[in-house]
Amino acid sequence: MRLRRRTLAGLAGVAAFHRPALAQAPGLRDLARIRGMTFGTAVRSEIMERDPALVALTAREAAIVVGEWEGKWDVLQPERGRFDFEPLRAVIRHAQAANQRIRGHTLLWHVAMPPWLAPALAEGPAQARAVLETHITTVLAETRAAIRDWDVVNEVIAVPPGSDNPDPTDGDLRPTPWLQALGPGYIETALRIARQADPTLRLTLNEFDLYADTRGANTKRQRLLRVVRGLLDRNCPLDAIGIQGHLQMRDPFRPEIFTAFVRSLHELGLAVLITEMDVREPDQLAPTLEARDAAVAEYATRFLQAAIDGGARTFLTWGLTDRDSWLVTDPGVARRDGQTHRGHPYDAELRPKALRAALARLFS
Ligand code: 9MR
Repeated sequence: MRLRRRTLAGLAGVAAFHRPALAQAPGLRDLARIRGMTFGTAVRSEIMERDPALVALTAREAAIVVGEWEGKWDVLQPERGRFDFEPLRAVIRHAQAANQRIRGHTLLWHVAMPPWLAPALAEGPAQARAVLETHITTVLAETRAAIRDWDVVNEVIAVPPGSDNPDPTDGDLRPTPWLQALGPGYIETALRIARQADPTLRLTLNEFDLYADTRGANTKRQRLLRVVRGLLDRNCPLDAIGIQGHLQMRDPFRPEIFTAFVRSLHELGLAVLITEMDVREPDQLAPTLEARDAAVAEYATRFLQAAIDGGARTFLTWGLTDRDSWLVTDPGVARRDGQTHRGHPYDAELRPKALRAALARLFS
């Protein structure tokens, strides 16, 4: 009975998705591939399990996916020494069924830490290193066949003073339990452990707030370049920089600044990926949905074109639709005026918006 209901829901969902215009048009994954680019999205396994329409949409549009929560510490190692790979395996299953590549996110972050972790890190540097090594080697042994690119470290660059994010500091590295436990060498330690555990894995450092023409973003770009140059000078393995791309339309954007930044990363011999793009609309909204969607598409297009001009070739959005996004559920970023941000290529009913058309144009 349960199976039958799911099947019917699935057919309805697939039918709704296969509207004639879109059904005939090539998916973003195919358009991007023709240009030598890769388009993809974050997915959430629990939604994929219950929403065949989203599964079909994701299969059609994305060449690469990343689990939005399934690869984080609190999920993978909820208790010390007990690993749970089931949610991540669900991401992998869906991706493999759709012939998609998979990114891993993330082997080290100061958020989504299980409750036991901070006390364990505080046991001293030797214990902290052992905990990190056990996690990375166990996870990479499990995902080796399926995931060839991991965000080894996430959001390690310090947030400049004056920013609206917590913990502003003058150092280059963000103060976290990892920094506290292991000192400034912890990024290098994590990267070296990952390289040793899986020598051909692409090792990525993933970071946010790097795009805008603001004092904060400018400081952060400089900090990131300093940290990355330091790692490379010490022959630390590092292959790619992930620029998250959580765009905020209230922030001024100058393409030439961002293009130059992406170029300078390429000049260091690193790949550059846009890993988590979505768009927050400004406080003052345009009067119609159409005008709002056009403005979102225009802002994102300027960002993406600047990334392309700097040599970036891989682009992931943080979800395909407005429906289940953290832009709706996270109280820190959700709108307070009763509206929801329309910052994804598809709306909450899985209808394509101007941003989807803009992506297709960028990839054509
Ligand atoms: O979108 C993610 C949200 O569903 C999770 O609750 C949260 C904590 O795990 O992480 C969000 O994703 C973040 C990503 O992992 C790193 N960059 C910022 C993203 C948005 O907060």
